[in-house]
Amino acid sequence: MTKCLSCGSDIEKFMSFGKMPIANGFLKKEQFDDEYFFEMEVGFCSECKMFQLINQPEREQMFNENYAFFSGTSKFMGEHFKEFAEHVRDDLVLEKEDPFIVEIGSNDGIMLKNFSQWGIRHLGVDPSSNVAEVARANGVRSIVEFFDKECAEKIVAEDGNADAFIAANVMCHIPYMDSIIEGIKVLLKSDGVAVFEDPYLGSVIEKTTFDQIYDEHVFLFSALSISNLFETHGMELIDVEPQETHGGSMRYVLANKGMREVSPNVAAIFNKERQIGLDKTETFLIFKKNCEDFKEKLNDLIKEVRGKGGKIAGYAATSKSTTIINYCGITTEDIEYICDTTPIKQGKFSPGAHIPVKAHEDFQKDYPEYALLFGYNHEKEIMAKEEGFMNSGGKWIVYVPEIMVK
Ligand code: DWN
Ligand code: SAH
Repeated sequence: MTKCLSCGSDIEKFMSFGKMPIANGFLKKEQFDDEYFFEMEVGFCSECKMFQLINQPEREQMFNENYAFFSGTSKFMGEHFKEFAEHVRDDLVLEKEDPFIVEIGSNDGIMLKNFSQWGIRHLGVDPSSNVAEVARANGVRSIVEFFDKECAEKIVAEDGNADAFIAANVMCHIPYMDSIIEGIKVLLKSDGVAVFEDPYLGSVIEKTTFDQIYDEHVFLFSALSISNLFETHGMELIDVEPQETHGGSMRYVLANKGMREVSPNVAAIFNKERQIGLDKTETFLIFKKNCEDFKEKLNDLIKEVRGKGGKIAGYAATSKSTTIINYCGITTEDIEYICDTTPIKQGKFSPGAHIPVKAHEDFQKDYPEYALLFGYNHEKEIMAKEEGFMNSGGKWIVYVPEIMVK
């Protein structure tokens, strides 16, 4: 039996995706022999409703000076985080004198640069020094650290208490949640707010987007699991807001119990989550079957296309693609290369399957017949700039919301 990372109860794993590499561990040929793999198993805690990985690599193996994901690679995400920052400024801390905002997982400063431009006191915390360096160059005050209770104490000693703790796509990366929430409590003023968003378990189940499961994502949250987790630390969920980012995310707003009004959205989402079975183990057994069917269907489609001599390139070397490629057993026989706009990924090979990663310019110079869209969460942005590919007769292989050629 494994213990739940959130509440400590016994949980049973319900599925393994097999051996997985570090999702953002793009590598050079000479590193192939030493590549790290772990068994990627998932479990669900029927007590506190938390969906989680059974094993996760050490945090330094994933987040370090070579972290390959730079948030600024998407223009759309830049606009999204401006809206997030405006919400925090206008709805949550506006009346405060000299407000202080702390963001964890601040990466290249995509969100905090807005506060910096507005002259609002802020601090970014991110352990990956290469991305934090870009944030600093963008005028964002940043420290290179893993956030936890100790880090919060240091921040308070230097800068005082914060009015808002904010985070996007990082809370679900951190297994030591007790220290994180204790850190949030140390950091915030008693009437402060914690606002964060992460990929939503409800969307993953609904669309079978199991590619949101990889080493970094130790949890997939629901409002029920977040509420249960924070409740044990005297904090309550006061609002939720669904987001369309990353294939379906949820923004959670939390405060010390009794300090702020609770929105009716909270009771409504709990009801909805119970209706769609996010509180029941059986739901995850169906999900497992859906993942297995996905694997078969995607392989059949790729075989059919390759059988007719069609060349396929992967589009966007996302972390998510590491799960799709390695779980489905996709090889260089299936996909010639993956194109991506991130310089640090280019000229390297994809984790596990070792598919070459090329610059986006290489894709544009010599279009393949098919492009397999690994960056489906950026579909609008990508379609807008790939008219040339489509005009050349190029076709997309997509798998969200369903597997098809279009
Ligand atoms: O949670 C996480 C999210 C926020 O970002 C992290 N654990 C890691 C990462 O996940 P991801 O790699 O799946 O994120 P994206 O945003 O789906 O990855 C985008 C990738 O696609 C980047 O490598 C850049 C590339 N890209 C591209 O080549 N052309 C992106 C766009 C928009 C494009 O037009
Ligand atoms: N917020 C950005 C980046 C998400 S990627 C966005 O939504 O686009 C996750 C980021 O969290 C990485 O930059 C990683 O280095 C950072 N991270 C991981 N563990 C962390 C921790 N314990 N404290 C602070 N940041 C952390």
